[in-house]
Amino acid sequence: MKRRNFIKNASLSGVGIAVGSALVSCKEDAVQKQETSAPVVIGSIPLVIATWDVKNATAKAMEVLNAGGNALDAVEQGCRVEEANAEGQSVGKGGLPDREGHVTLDACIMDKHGNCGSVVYLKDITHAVSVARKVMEDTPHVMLAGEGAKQFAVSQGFTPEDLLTEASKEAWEKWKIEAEYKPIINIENHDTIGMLAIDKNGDISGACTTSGLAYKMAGRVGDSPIIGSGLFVDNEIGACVATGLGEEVVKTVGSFLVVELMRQGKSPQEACEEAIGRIVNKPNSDFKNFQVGYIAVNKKGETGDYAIHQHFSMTKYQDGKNVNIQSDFFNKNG
Ligand code: SD4
Repeated sequence: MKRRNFIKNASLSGVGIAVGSALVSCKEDAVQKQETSAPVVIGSIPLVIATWDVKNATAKAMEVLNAGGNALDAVEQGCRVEEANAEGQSVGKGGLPDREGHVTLDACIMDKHGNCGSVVYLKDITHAVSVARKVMEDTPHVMLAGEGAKQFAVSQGFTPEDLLTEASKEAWEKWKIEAEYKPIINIENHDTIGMLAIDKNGDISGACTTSGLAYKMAGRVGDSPIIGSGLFVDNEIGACVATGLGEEVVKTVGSFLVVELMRQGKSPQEACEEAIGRIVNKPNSDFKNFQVGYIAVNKKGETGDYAIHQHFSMTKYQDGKNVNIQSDFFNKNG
């Protein structure tokens, strides 16, 4: 039986979808024979995971899911919490600027049908993730950039505002004193929030939003708004979102890779580890000098997370618990 038919049939027979609040799995032949053996509970749903310590954001997403909202609404609403947080010098308002002193945002979103939208080099609009959703839903396109993205946002009712806070401006001015061009990834906290959710129907969506690397070259775009690199969702298999040095993620099309590895049978954890391995095992890999982290979820509600370097963490809201978990990390020779 083809996978698509399997999933369709499984849904029709009530096997392989949410039972109570739990996802169940079953063997394909069991579906065909309509066996009634007890389902194996793998991971409870709804569930939300996100990069870094963002418990307010995951709490918001879970609130949406518990109210019966879908995974797409949950990840958008969750990411908006961080975007609106002017204290965090990372995402949306208050994000650290590029080396010219401009805050430029990248974001994307992807739904259970494989639809996606993204914005790159967006200025003056706090909720880049919501503009990405509008691109997905209200244009025939996937990606809008720069001035065009801003014009589109304004036409959709988003209000332009200055995203550079006093604190971020001060940090940038201090950085300018250093002569060397060296964009910085904030490894202690984050420059990005990536979020994945499974709703009560067992459907998956994901989103990612960032101000990119602090003090990047003007015009630099990382992995976060690039579907397949910063984020990928396949509602039949699972989803992955990335954080860290976007250039390294793009070179290995990281999130798509993780989902494809899960399609081949790997668990989310195994898939994240292999995708990190693809980066660190490259000849002459400079992995000791940068960070990349992946988080992933599969259709069974299992999750995984893995990173280069120990500072990476994931926030997971499942079974009524909203916790920040220190990620497993690659530690070969330090
Ligand atoms: C980028 N991936 O622009 C983002 C940065 C990031 O934690 O995730 N920082 O490359």
